[in-house]
Amino acid sequence: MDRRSLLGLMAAGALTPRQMAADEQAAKAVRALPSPKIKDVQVIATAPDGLRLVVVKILTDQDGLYGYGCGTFTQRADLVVAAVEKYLRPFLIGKPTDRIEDLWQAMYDSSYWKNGPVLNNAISGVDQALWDIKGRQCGLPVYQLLGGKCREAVDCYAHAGGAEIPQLIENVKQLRAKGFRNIRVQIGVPGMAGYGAGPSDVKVEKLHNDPVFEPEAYLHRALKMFEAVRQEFGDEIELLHDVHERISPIQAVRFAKEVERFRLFYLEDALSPEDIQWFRLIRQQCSTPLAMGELFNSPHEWTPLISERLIDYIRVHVTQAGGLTPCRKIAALGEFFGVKTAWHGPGDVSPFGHAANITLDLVAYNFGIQECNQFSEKVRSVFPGCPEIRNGYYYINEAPGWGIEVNEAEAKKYPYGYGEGGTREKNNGGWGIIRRRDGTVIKQ
Ligand code: GCO
Ligand code: MG
Repeated sequence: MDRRSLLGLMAAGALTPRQMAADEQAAKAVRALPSPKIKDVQVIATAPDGLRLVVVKILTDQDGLYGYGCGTFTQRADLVVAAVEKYLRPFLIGKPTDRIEDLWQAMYDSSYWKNGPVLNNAISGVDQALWDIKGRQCGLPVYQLLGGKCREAVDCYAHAGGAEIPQLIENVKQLRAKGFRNIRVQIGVPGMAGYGAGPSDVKVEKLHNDPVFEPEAYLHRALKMFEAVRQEFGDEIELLHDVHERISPIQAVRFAKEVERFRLFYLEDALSPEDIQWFRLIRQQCSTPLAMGELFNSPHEWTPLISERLIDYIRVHVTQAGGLTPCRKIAALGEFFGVKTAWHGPGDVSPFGHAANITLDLVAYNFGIQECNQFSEKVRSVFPGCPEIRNGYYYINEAPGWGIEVNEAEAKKYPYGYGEGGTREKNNGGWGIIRRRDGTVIKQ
């Protein structure tokens, strides 16, 4: 507390001269504390659920003071590890931890060319670790450093999928029983690789041996799915759907109009980032709420969509934009244009990344909804302190910083697979190739 405040309290009789002298000593002692310096920057590369996670750990010159941040780009995780170890570590050692914005700008500028997924994730890992350190220093959860809560907890949505409609309906019922009010619904297409819907053993004619996907077959099934889900559950649940960039722009215009009658909470990724100019046409022709952003890495992508009110929910993958520091600015920008937040939150975000999402959700007035990950026991064993989900709400751990630790011995039990484990590991962490019948590669 500064001298003037102390004098005020003493004049008001709330403080005796002796107390004031003691407080002044305390204030002087705090001011004299040297700001922590970065002593080391390490990367924890672990895949407890077969999805490659990247966590940056910053150690400071003050004993016991360290922080963690998420830098997860699961498809190119090894490149983020290298970007941190080869470039950011030598750049950061010896620098103060308490100037987060300044360090963020310096890291962002130091590569000259910027706004790409690998370097942004590397910066995010450091950025989020610096916020963790500041919280640990103050003894406060990060959301308190950003002004405190706008809401008690964070309303989430969970994923329901099915190869056939009855299976999907059953999955929705199970999520309803867990208390979820908001559910993303995805349906398979017989013989095809429907997004988020599980495999199908039906054979379809095709000119190659890769998984196949035909947009019109998917669009036809999706409309049947919405009919059936609304028939079964009425209007009592909020429905979300992820197109995952898999149809043409003009199909997206038509589909957004066709689903208007199902009153979706939002239609996600109707377009690829390369086609975002088409949002103007969708906007002019229907009122289906639109969400976009998980594939964005640059201000040139989110700024026009927000400032022209072409979407309703901005869905950036926080680490792809460079971490908490830039994303609190995206949230603030959205508030002025009526765009709400819906940060990307799948299994290929570490618990630190989910804690950053929830922190942004708690402090932003224009919070929309949060995609959640029901962490497995393996993930929880590596990351004690993971956020909890109760009755469809996310609850942050109230401990200082992100409130999460890393059991590094456990993390070592789950190295990146390179061939073993799930599909992603068989693809060296990459996104599997899917083709049209004639062999044309489908985006995402
Ligand atoms: C979502 C996303 C994910 C991505 C995945 C890519 O809405 O959660 O589309 O499912 O496909 O994060 O690695
Ligand atoms: Mg998505």
